[in-house]
Amino acid sequence: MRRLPRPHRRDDRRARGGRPVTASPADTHCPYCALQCAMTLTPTPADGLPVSVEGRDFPTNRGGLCRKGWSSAELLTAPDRLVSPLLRGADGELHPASWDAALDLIADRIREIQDQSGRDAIGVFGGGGLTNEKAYQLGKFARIALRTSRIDYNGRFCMSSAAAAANRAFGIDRGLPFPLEDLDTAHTILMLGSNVGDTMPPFVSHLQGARARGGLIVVDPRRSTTARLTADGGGLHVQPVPGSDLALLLGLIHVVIAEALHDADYVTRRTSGFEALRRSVSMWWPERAEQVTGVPATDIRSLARRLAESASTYILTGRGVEQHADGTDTATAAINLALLLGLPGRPGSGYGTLTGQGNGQGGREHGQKSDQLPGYRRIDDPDARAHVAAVWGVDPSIIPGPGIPAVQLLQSSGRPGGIRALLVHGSNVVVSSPDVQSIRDALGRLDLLVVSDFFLSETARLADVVLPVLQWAEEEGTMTNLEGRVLRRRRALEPPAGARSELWIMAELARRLEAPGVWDLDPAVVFDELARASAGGLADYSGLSHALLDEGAAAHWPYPAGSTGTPRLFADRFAHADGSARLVAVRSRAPETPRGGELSLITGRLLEHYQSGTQTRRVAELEAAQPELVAQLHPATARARGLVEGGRVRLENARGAIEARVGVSGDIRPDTVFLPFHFPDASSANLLTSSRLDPISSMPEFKNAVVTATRVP
Ligand SMILES: Nc1nc2c(c(=O)[nH]1)N[C@H]1C(S)=C(S)[C@@H](COP(=O)(O)OP(=O)(O)OC[C@H]3O[C@@H](n4cnc5c(=O)[nH]c(N)nc54)[C@H](O)[C@@H]3O)O[C@H]1N2
Ligand SMILES: Nc1nc2c(c(=O)[nH]1)N[C@H]1C(S)=C(S)[C@@H](COP(=O)(O)OP(=O)(O)OC[C@H]3O[C@@H](n4cnc5c(=O)[nH]c(N)nc54)[C@H](O)[C@@H]3O)O[C@H]1N2
Ligand code: SF4
Ligand SMILES: [Mo]
Repeated sequence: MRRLPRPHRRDDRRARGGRPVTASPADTHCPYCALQCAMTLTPTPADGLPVSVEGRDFPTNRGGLCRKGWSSAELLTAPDRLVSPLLRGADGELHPASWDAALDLIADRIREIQDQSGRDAIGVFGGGGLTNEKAYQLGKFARIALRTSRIDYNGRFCMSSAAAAANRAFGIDRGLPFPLEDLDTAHTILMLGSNVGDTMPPFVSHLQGARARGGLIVVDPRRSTTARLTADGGGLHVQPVPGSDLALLLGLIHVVIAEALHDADYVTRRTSGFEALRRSVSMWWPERAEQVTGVPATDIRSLARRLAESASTYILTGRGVEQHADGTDTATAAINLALLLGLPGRPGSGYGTLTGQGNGQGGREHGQKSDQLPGYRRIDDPDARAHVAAVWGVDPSIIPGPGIPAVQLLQSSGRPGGIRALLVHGSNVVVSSPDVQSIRDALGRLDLLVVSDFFLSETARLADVVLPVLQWAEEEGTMTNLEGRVLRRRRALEPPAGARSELWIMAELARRLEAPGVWDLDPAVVFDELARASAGGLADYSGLSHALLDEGAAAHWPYPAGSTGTPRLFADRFAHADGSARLVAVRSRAPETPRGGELSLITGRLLEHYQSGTQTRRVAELEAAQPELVAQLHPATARARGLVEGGRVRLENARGAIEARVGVSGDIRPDTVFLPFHFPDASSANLLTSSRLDPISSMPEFKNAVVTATRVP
C-alpha cells in the first residue's frame, strides 16, 4: 500500500476541492460557534482562496465577525484536507483505501463484534457541530441500524448542566428563551462565568446598552476580556474563588429573601417550591458566603439590591459556572435567583445560558443524546417511542432504551460490558475529554475506532478507519443558534472528489447492515423527516422546511405546523404540565481547594482558537497569534516560584503533568492558574482535569482541578 500523501502545495489545492458551485454569492453562517454569525461567501476565481468571506447584516452579529470567522475561508483549501478513506495497515500506519473497502470493513467488523458481544458493544459519539440533519440521522442510525443504546456526544461536555437545570426548573431547555437583541435595552446584565468578549466577540454589541448604563456585572476568577468591559462607568467585576459560584448565588438569594427584595406576586403566581428554597438558604448569610467565595459580604448585599432594583435585568450563565461537579445545581441557583426576581418571561428581563458549539442547541434536540429521541423527547417515554418509531417505519420495540453519558461511554471501551467499537462524528475526544490520558488509554482498548472528519484530528490519528467528510461550505443543512433560531447552512463549493457526506456514509452502512428505514441523501428531505419526528415534542420543528427557511424569516422553535415560531418563551406559562416553574433547593458542596503551595486550575478559551484546534490550528494567522500553550499566572504567584514571563512552568497533579510557557498577568487571582484547552498531545490541559462528574448532568469538572506549579530549568 502507498504511504500517506505528503501535504500539498497551494497549486495542488484545486484537486482538494474548493471550486465554487455557482458564480453567485452564497448567504450562510460561520463554521464555528453558536452565535452562528451571518456571512456571505463570494467566489473569487483569481485569488488563492476560492471564496471571500464577508460579514452579513443579521440581528445577532450585525455584520460583525470575529477573527476566526474572517479567516474561515482558509479552511476550505487546507493542504492536508482528507480526500480519501484511510485504513490502518499491517504496518500500523494509515493508508488510502477505496470507499467500498472502508465501508465493507466497518460493516463486517460491526456484525462480527455484535454477534460476539451484543448490540451495545458498538458506541457512537456525535458532536454539537453537526447540522440538525446529521445529528438527527446519527441518532436514528445508532438506534435502528446499529440498534445500540450506546450513543452520546460532546454536548455532554458543554451544555449538559445548563440543560438539566433548565429542564427541571422550566420544563424545557432552550439556551436563550428570547432573541439576543432583547439584551440591547437591558439596564443590568449579570454574566456568570461567560467570556463572550473572546468566545463570541460580536455578542459584545448586545452588552453595550447595559455597559453604558453601568449595569454590566461579570463574575469570573479572571479579569477576562468581558470582565474588562465593566471597568468604565459603574460596571462590576466580581472575582470569586474558582468553583465557589454556588455559594455566591446562595448568598445572593439569602439577601433577596431576607430583605424581601423578591417579586412576591410573581413567585406566588408563577412558581412552586418557595418555602423549601427559603429554608435552604437561611444559613447562607453573606458573611458565610464571603468565607467561601472571598467576595466581601457588603458587595454581595449591594449586588443583590442592584439586581432587584433594576427595571430590566438579565442573568446569563456560561461554562465557567457550569463545568463543575455541581454545575447543574449552580445553574439551578442562578435560575432560582432569576425566578425570585420575576425575570423569566417578563418583557425586558430574563434568564439564559449561552450555548457554545455551532449547533450546540440543535445538537441536543434531535436524538444524539443517550436518553433522547428527536423533538427533545425522552427515550423511555412509551408515547415518544411509538411516535418516532412510526416516522422511522419500525416497531417501537426495536428502539433501544437509554444509553450512558459521554465520559462513562468512552471509559467503557474494551471493558466487560462496555463498547468494543466506536464511531466518532464531530469530536476530537483525545484532546477535549477530561482526564484525557484515561480516555486515550480507553480508545487504545477498542477493537475498532472509526473517525469521520475532514482533517486528521488527533483522534483520527488513532483510528483504524478514517472517513473523509464534507465541511461547512460544501454542504446544505440547518443549524440552530444560541437563541433557538433555525438557520440555513448553504453549499458554496464543490467538495474534494474523495470526500462524502455523512448522510451518504450512514445510508451506505445502513444498507450493508440491512437496516430498516429510509436513509435519504438529500438534507432537505432528511429535514422534513426530522420535522415530522419532532412534531408534538418540546423542540417542535414541524412547521419548518428548507424552503421556508430560505425565505429568511426568523424561525425560533417551538415552530409547530401552522405557527410562526416562538421568539420568546415563558410569557404566560412554563413548560411543566401545571405551567409553573420550579424553585429547586440546592446545597453547596465544597469544591476541591488548593492547599499549601497548590493552585486552582481553571481552563477555557482564547479568541483565536476553536475547541481542540483541529480547524483553527490550520489557519495560518490564528496559529501565528497563539502558537503554543501559555499558562496565565499572577505576578506574586510567579515570583514565589521563580517563574518569569516567557519562561517555562511545569503543572502537575495526580493525573498528569504538562509544561507550558509562563504568561504573567495581574488579571488572575494569585491562587489560580488558567490554561486554554486548545492544544493537543503533551500540551493538552485535559491531562490535568478531573473526570469527576456532576451527578445529575454527567458534566465533567473541566473548571476545577488542583495543581502544583514549578519552574522548568
Ligand atoms: N474563541 C473561541 N470561542 C468559542 C469556543 C472556542 O473554543 N474558542 N467554543 C465555543 C463553545 S463550544 C463554548 S461552550 C463557548 C464557551 O464560552 P465561555 O463560557 O465564554 O468560555 P470559557 O472560556 O470556557 O469560560 C468562560 C470563563 O469562565 C471562567 N471560569 C473558569 N472557572 C470559573 C469558575 O469557577 N467560576 C466562574 N464564575 N468563572 C469561571 C474562565 O476564566 C473564563 O473566562 O465558547 C464558544 N466560542
Ligand atoms: N479543559 C477543558 N476541556 C473542555 C472544555 C473546557 O472548557 N475545558 N470545553 C468542553 C466543551 S464546552 C466542548 S463543546 C468540547 C469540544 O471539544 P471537541 O468535541 O473535541 O470539539 P472540536 O474541537 O470542535 O472537535 C470537532 C471535530 O470534528 C470535526 N468536525 C467539525 N464539523 C464536523 C462535521 O460536521 N462532521 C464531522 N464528522 N466532523 C466534524 C472537526 O474537524 C474536529 O476535529 O470540549 C470540552 N473540553
Ligand atoms: S463569534 Fe463565533 S460565529 Fe461569529 S465569527 Fe466568531 S466564531 Fe464565527
Ligand atoms: Mo462547548
